Amino acid sequence: MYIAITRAVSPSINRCELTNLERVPIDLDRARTQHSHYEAALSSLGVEVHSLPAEPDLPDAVFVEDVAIVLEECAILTRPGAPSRRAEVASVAKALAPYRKLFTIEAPGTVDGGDVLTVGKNLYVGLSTRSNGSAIEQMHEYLAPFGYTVQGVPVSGCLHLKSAVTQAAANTLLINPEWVEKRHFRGMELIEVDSSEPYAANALLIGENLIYSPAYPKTIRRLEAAGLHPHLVDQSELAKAEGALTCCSLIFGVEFT
Ligand code: CIR
Repeated sequence: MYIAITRAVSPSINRCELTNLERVPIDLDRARTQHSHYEAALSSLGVEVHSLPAEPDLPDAVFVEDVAIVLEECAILTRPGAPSRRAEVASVAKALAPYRKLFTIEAPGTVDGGDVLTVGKNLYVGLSTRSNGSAIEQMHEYLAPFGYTVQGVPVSGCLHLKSAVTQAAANTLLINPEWVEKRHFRGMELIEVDSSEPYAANALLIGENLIYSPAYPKTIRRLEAAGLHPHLVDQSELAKAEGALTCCSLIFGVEFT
């Protein structure tokens, strides 16, 4: 079965980091309601949701994806690229400790989990404003013994690699080729987002189930044409904080609970 670690939306979310978006007011109640629908969607798919309490002084702490990379054999605690986000790591480390051996990215390495796309034994790491070569080297050292490859992939125009490409099915990626080059993903089926929906490449795959945003109807038609039937979850408030669907959970398999 799967466990999802999530965290309640911080009351200070309106002070979140922003890189590619202009600041617009975020309605805290609406963000919380949408986040509870997200957690309910995970539960309805059989995922056990462990929700951590909000962090009043850490505006971006709802985006738990960025502070750890959880694999079958271990987890890596990140050193987020934005200094304001580094204090988010400790509480997630505590939540993960019962389930995985933990490694830690050390300075000068920085990486956000949103930059790490894991496909089987391959990790693609976005070379973004948040993640750097030192972190990639450290990840390689930790993960090579388990048979993983770790490859840096340039991204531009968006915050994270997973803003530009995510896994939509076993051998299929959903991609915005304006933000990351397709050539890095040879051998996989690629579904391109509709060019009028640049933010549409972030889908959350859990086993064979896909959670997706209703904000991208043209790309939904492309997913459906490929035989995929996403569960739609509206995340429009947290999108104003530059967050997407994958950002709000750390999902991993467990043998027993
Ligand atoms: C940040 O800039 O760090 C947050 N406002 C948004 C993080 C979104 N996380 C993600 O895409 N994995």
